[in-house]
Amino acid sequence: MSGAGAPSLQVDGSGLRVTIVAASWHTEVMDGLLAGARRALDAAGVTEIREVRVPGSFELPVVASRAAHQGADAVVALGVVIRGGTPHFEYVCQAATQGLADVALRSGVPVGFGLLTCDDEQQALDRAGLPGSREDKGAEAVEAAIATALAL
Ligand code: DLZ
Repeated sequence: MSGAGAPSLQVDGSGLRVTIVAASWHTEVMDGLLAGARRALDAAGVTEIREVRVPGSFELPVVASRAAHQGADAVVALGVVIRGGTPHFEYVCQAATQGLADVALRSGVPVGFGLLTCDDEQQALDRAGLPGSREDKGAEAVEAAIATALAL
């Protein structure tokens, strides 16, 4: 993991079923998050992987919920929300964040939180796991979800 205070997680996810749910807004950043998530799944030895795309981050929780109830051992939600000129940003961030937390608590299935909530596109690119990025939040979300599934 990266970022101040982040733990270094070495996880063995072989035998786990992991579902990635990914929003579609902000293509370049999403491509980076997805690539980082796939790298982390590969490094953890996860072979049973399902990927589901949804339109926007607001739609992440419902698919995460379905995946959790369909037998996934861990779910990883990826999305990017960038602040605009209206309060829409707050509503989408709040709904997605609270929705994903609710899914984890109600289902008992860990949900990796790979939702970037940024003031501008540069902040998102810095965290997208792309060449030149400082952080790799897609990989972090995968590692956290697997580590939590293994801790249960
Ligand atoms: C509408 C909207 C806006 C303005 N911005 C974003 C964004 O930055 N990131 C994102 O993932 N989704 C955004 N959306 C779409 C909403 O998440 C949702 O898909 C629509 O409101 C339709 O339900």
